[in-house]
Amino acid sequence: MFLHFFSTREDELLIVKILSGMKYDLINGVRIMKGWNGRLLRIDLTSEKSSVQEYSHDLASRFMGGRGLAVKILWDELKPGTDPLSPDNLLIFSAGPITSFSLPSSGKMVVASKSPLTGGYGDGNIGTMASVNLRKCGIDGLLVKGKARNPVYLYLEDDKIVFKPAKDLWGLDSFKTEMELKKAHGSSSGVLSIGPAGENLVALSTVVSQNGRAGGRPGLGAVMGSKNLKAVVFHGSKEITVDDEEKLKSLGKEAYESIPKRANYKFWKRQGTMATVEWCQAHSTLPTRNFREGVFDEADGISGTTMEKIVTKQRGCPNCNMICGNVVEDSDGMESELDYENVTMLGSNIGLGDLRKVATLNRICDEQGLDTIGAGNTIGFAMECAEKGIIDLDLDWGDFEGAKNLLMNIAYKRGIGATLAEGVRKASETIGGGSSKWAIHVKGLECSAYDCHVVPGMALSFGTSPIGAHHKDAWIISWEISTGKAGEYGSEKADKVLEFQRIRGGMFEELVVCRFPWIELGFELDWYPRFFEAATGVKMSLEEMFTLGDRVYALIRAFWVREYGGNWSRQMDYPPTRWFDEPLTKGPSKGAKLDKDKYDNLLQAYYDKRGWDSRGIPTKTTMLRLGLGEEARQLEKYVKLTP
Ligand code: PTT
Ligand code: SF4
Repeated sequence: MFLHFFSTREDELLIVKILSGMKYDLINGVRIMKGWNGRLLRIDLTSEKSSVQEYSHDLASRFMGGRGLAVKILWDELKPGTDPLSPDNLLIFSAGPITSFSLPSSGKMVVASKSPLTGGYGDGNIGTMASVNLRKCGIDGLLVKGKARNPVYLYLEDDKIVFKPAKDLWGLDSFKTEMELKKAHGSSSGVLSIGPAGENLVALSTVVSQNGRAGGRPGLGAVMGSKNLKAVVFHGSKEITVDDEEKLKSLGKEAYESIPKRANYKFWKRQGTMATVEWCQAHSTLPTRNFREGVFDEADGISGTTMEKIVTKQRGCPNCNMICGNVVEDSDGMESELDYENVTMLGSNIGLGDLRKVATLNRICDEQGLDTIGAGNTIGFAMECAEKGIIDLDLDWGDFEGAKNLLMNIAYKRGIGATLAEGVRKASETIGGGSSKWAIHVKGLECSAYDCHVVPGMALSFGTSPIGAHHKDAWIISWEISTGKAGEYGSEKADKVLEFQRIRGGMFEELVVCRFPWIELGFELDWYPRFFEAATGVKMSLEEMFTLGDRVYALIRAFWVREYGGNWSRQMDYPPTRWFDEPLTKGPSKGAKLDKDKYDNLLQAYYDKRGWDSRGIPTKTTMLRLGLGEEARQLEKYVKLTP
């Protein structure tokens, strides 16, 4: 049905090849694709009606799953200008064609929607039993719209869909919510829920699962809250038909066995992402005092080595044999699961160097359903406003009690918390006093934990990330520093950002599996086309997967441009002004800052490689090459495309 939109012979041939390779069983006249369930479940909370839609071959072959499926649905169905917190917004939970199989780290799920924080495309990737159970309910994605009259939760058990009253759950934190729902529906159920922050429509809220996994940084917890949806419980028992069961099994076995043999495995198991604290400190990239500095005097207090001494146990996502969630006892004597981003944003970035106290702030975020990155960034912003006398708040750097109170005030929108709950971009507009200079975000999404005064490539990665300033698509800082190229602006950095976006933001987000086996242990990329072929019967090269990722990227960019209309410009892809204007004042890189003209050239090199024009909008030729002819035609209603 989409084939007539392909305008180049090359693309047409690629899609025809993939379509003809896709295998399916005919059951009761319905085509069941191998690997995919081939079904999307739609639920309207206003009418309490549901329907099942075929996830067509065409759609699956062009967008695969996860993020690709999500943006295509949002593009097709969401009226431009829709208020993200209105019933009309769509909340999408989507898996991919190899999610949930017995393959390394395959228990992930994409949560996506139009973001209340940024006004653009927003998504997150969460590791949870909900992903496995969603697939076992016989679907590849759940699309939720509307708004329940009173708080509800959804209970999905195979084909059964129940709208359950959530009066007794509303107001509970996410840990208690999950505990109650597991009591009611069994411990093997997968639960996604929101805490009070999501209920109170805080733009920094996420969806939470398993007491320490969170997804949807761009305010997707608030989207769920705006629908009066407290939780979704998945309980599935269906088998997914795959193309070659034996092959999939033997590949999975081989892959699982290969993971613990990797050189970095033991260290990874000890420190997980926390090793990055010491590494960033050594390279002047540890976000400190609202991204003013790249080194923190008390970094040792929050390092991976310090954490190792107090770890009590480890937790992780389903199907993973390199689990990385390190649990410690926090300063209140409660469990808290630590990751690099959480610890630095709630530690060095707010001037706090005591790991147990940082762990307490982290646990509060998980309970309340606040994004740790957005929250830590926003508290740093507030501390700087207080320091400069822009707001009347008794809150100094490193003030643990003050930070604790502020988190709760943000979650409940009390006092100044109500302003900060909108994130730093909007808060700085409300507060004024020049505070936009220290609002550290891109496109409204708070920067995650890498100070970029010395790393222009990572700044480009933040600038061009498809959801706003997040590191997940192109974490090139490691390559940039290890190759001795920090501080350089050569166009190979644009190449590298693109390469990483194709792999991390493209392939992994569409297949929907964890990228850590590859990035942390060197698990080879060519395993993934092999997994994919065993599951689906479709032979697809890595290059073809990357092209599919380019299509998804172009459509996400088109979505942003359609939403922002005349307000779109290349400045949207700039990192925070602080990194250009205020040099580091401490550490081995004292005096370093980014150069605006050179950054702009790097950005242009990136656009050229993507086939986007000088505004950062895909050209018509690029859209056609990627099989987005119809989408290009629609986009032209909002902005004139460059041929
Ligand atoms: C992710 C972002 C990250 S990225 C972290 S720590 W990281 C923060 N974690 C939070 C948290 O915890 N609690 C909370 N209340 N807020 C949080 N906000 C922050 O959210 C996560 C891991 C990690 S840990 C990373 S890098 C990798 N991310 C992957 C990804 O994006 N895609 C993919 N295919 N594989 C990935 N593997 C790794 O997964 P968001 P998780 Mg997360 C407690 O969701 O919105 O993408 O933001 O999902 O299950 O917790 O796993 O150093
Ligand atoms: Fe989850 Fe960590 Fe395993 Fe990835 S490596 S699947 S984030 S536990």
